[in-house]
Amino acid sequence: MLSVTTTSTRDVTSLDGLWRFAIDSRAGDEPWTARLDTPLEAAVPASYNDLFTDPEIRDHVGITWYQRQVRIPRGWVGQRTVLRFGSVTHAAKVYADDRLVAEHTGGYTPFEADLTGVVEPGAEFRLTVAVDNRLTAETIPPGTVSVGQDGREKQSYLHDFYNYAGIARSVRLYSTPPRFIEDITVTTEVDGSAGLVDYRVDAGEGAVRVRAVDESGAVVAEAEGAQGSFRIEDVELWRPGAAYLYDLVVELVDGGEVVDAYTQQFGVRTVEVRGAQFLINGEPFYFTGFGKHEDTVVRGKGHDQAHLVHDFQLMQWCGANSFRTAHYPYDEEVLDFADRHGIVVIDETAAVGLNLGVQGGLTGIGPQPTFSPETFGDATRAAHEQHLRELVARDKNHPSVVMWCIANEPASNEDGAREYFEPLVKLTRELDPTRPLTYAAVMFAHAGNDQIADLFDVLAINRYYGWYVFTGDLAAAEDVLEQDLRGWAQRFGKPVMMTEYGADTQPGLHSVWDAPWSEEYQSDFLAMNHRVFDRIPEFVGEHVWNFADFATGPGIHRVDGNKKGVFTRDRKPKSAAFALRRRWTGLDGRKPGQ
Ligand code: E9O
Repeated sequence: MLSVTTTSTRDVTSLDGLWRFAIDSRAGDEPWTARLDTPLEAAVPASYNDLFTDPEIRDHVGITWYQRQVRIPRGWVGQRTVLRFGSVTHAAKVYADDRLVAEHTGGYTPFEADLTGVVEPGAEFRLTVAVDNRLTAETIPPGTVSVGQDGREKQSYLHDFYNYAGIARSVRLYSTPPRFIEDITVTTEVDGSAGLVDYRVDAGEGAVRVRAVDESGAVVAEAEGAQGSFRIEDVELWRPGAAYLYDLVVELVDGGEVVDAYTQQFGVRTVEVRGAQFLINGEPFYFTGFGKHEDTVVRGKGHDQAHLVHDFQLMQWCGANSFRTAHYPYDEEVLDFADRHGIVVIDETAAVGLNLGVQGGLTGIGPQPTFSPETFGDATRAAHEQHLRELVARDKNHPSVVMWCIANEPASNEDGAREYFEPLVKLTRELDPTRPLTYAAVMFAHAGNDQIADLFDVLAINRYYGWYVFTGDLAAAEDVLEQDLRGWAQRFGKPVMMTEYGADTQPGLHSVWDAPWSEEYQSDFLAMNHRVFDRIPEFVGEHVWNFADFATGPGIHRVDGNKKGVFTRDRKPKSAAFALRRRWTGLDGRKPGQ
């Protein structure tokens, strides 16, 4: 799926701004497409939950309505007109006046409505979006909606972040010619000092020609045909910390005339798992960085350019070379930014909470087997498959993305896990044969009982020894952690990385003892983990949980959210940020992995 951009044949207008907003005040399913009778306006992009003071809105379960007037630019006569949502969380129905023009389920991937012939250029229409925030066994991530004694719907879910909803990413209207370039796929290999580039263009009728242009504007290769390959001699590789991007200028031509044009950026780099090594461009790569969230005050999961820039600045200040898009695909601009700045990304699906063992007891769902027809069965897997298709379609061309993480903390230790995951792994490898696969293993799963790790390329492990278990006892934690990690490395002989380790920390709390929640404990906890990592030869990376404090649902373990951030929610450093900076920039001696 191509991202939205202007080209010599395409125009774009933004529909971001203030939209009329209301929670559903009607019984039944009838769409509220008449002018919304409401005093409220919601910002787009933003989650709606924290914008208003009314708890009925924040805790609403079900449909909310967004609406605005839109005029199709009058110059778009004879063009295709497409409406594109970066995401609507979790499901959307889109109406042009009274007509349903798009439906989509899945809160973190884009979707479109083709308005050609529905609304004419120059005409105005009322754009209404019904947003559904309900999570069920048939959504990714899953959840359960139950009806309380007061007759109100109640949402529970199995993941540890607030169920923000709304139109959290940009909405745009764009034009293409009637015959147009639908999709472009670029994959790369390296042959000595040359780059080998394979491309495929899906397009309407016409001839396809492509040229690769380097950062100085020089054309370095040309090719013809909808599918083909070319060499770039003396190629500049895309490297972690040293990004280099080429433009693939794609033209659909007919009788010498350019019918449609699109520029797809790409980087030349390779990714490979060999033995227990993770190689980028044939060189061992050691991940330093974080599991993150899209989460800021007031905006919730709303995308914001200032936060994007600032978060990357802080990550780079720490010496982070990478991050994981925990626990859902992030806004496309985040990946574009990572591409341009040489930051490595583990791209994760929204399949979080496929584990009744962790939270099921607390939510009243468990204890039950996680993977069964009654819990997470075929319907969940079908949603998971659809989500994987959309994720790979959206992100396949990003050089920054070096690995797909297809689930976070599934019950990989339980019966049924293999049956559930085997087809998903197969599908992902078909969709993208070029990138390694992983899943982030929960603490209940260990080398002795995990049922799926052999299907994957990298062992990504989430561990909290010294926090959820051996609380306050870092010496005992150090021993068990080492045994645990060595167990994975020995049984599977694959690269091992830590995708989560962290301790909740209240900034300003200090102690000379091993006191959980103190800033010193967070630093000591991380240092203990690092001693263990440095003793394990198969270790290829460390992602601290979490980059910053983030919002969660209410819980007795949560004080205004999850406080495992190395930065506060407003991005102030805790002591641990300085400790990480010393380790990851080499101030402590050598950099990890070197
Ligand atoms: C997922 C992440 O979204 N991993 C959790 C993180 C946390 O801080 C959460 O924010 O809680 C940790 C899961 C811990 C499982 C505990 C198992 C207890 C072991 C016996």
